[in-house]
Amino acid sequence: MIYVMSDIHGMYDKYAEMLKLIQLSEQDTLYILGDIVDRGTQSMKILQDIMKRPNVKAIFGNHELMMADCIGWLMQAITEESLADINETKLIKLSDWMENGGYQTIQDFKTLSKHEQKDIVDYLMEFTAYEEITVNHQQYFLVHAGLRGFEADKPLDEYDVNDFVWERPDWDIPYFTDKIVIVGHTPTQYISGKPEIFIKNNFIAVDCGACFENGLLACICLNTMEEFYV
Ligand SMILES: [Mn+2]
Repeated sequence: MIYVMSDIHGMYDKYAEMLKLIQLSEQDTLYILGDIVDRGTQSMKILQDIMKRPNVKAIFGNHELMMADCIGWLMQAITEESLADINETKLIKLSDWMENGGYQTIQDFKTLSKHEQKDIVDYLMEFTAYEEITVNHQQYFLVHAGLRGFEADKPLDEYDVNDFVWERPDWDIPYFTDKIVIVGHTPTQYISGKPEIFIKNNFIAVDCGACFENGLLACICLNTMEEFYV
């Protein structure tokens, strides 16, 4: 079975409960459409779990990109050279990340050993920008947010990873006629007003706001189209 979920945002308990609910086995594949980290307090526990599972594929979200931009230089030992290397651009990026829930991630990251920290940073580099899969003869394009600067005939490798993680689609205008685009990033509460997987016009939006007070972690099985909620 092929499953898709997104925007876990540090909510390890919901993630663990979801794996039990879908009874994820080694024969199944689970795609996570990014934003595993930030806002919630247990991002590292989720990353450490998924990196041990070869059948879980992680796609970049804007929060992983913000983390990747900052964590490398934050981890460096402070030397005269490293201090000289800190510039305005880096500090603005760090401040953006902090405002977007990065503070919780740094607090969590600090508790890890140097070795564990390095494994996390290395693992982040294995995230992909998007995935294309076919299930039951239906093609799917899996991406965190949408396609910025979309043109129907533009090859996918001409987009930058940043084009995939910020854009909110116009749900009335499908990108593709032959492919269903599955995204996270935009909580369905902001699309339909409900924490329910949103399906329309070759879009499936699966971020049901797991880190919100009344939000849910959602997961969809592409073989059966069954929806799961925690
Ligand atoms: Mn996002």
